[in-house]
Amino acid sequence: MGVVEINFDGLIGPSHNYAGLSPGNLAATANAGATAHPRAAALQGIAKMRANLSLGLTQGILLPHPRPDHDWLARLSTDYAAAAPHLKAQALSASAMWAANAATVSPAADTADGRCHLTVANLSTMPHRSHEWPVTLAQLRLAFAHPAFAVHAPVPPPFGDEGAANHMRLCASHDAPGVEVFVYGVAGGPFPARQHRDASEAIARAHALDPARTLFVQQSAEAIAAGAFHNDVVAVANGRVLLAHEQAFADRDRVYADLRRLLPEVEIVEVPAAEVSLADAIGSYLFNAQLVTLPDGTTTLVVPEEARAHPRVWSWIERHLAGNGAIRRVEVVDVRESMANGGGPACLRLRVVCDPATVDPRFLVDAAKLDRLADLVGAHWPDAIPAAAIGDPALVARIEAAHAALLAALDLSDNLTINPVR
Ligand code: SUG
Repeated sequence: MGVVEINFDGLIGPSHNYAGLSPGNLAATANAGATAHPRAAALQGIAKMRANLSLGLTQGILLPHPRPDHDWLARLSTDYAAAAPHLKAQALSASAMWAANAATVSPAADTADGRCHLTVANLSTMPHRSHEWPVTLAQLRLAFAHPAFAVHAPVPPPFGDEGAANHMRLCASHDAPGVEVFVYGVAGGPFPARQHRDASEAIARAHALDPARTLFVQQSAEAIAAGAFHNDVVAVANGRVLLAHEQAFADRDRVYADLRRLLPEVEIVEVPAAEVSLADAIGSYLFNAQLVTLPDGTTTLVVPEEARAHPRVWSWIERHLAGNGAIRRVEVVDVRESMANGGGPACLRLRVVCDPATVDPRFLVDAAKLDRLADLVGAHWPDAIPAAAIGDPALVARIEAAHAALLAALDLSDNLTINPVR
């Protein structure tokens, strides 16, 4: 098949709930205490993967983690029964679903040794996400065990790294050398800047990127303060196209000039604040879209329903399409359960440019496998998790049984049942 871009979506886990764990993520904090619907959430994610397949894209999955994370609680010298309520919620979170935060990926065409490099994200800013990386690393080491890949351990804290959500790649074609753009934060009003420049620079060194084709770009403090806790809430890139909000970067003129110098064919689509404000962007997740190249070359934007429901955002999209802009087609997907925790279509996927033949097939899906996964979700995932149920032993037993059934169905029980040693 040769080198293609594969979207690895995080399968939404049976413990999906709304505990309001991420300050600075306005949707997650607004929905704190609401009742979540894990089964519907996972089926929405599977439907999005089906839609990707029917667009002719190659699709993979990353798996939910064992929850609650007993190993993490043990390291805190407690257990699920005894833990304080906030630790219970942090141990139960299904936040590994947002695969854009799993790792940073540099395709083989960009690296000195011609391998595709992945660095697992430490997610050290948010306690409930800081214990994701060991199981993510175990999955990446299985999925990408082929010598075509190099999988790296996380950058050590306190240098926060949130993975591909703060990384963009622009290139003439996926298999051509690209320009890698690392977006870091410094300030964000009342909210934390989760991506630290030192972490981004460490990853660029680990991946042996060409410094001349690597940019470190500061996210604007206004964007973080408005709720853009990751760059992928205000910008997205694919191939030659960068779609960005006017206020995404601290120094946009410099970013655009550097990109034009390094990739003269770049097409920068800037959305003016006068047409779509930062609040509109964050409320609709226009930019948290999958920007993809279809097999016939059409640049397509896969947006959430919330973008179609937002009059100013939808009319910007319609004007862009009518004006023959860089984006030629728009698809709409329903991922409302994830959206209510601040995770749109782009958050749910990690992009890896590689030959699918080099990936462990247990992490790739076709339509038939998605049907089997949907049946499994229907049989095992809880219908609803009200906030008050967090801590209920019967719910925990159900979540653990669902997770075990998934690993067995995917033939991964032997590899992923036991938490890897840290
Ligand atoms: O880290 N939400 C995630 C959303 C991540 C979205 N990812 C990208 N933009 N790439 C976060 O803030 C909320 C979980 C809770 O509150 O229970 C949460 O972790």
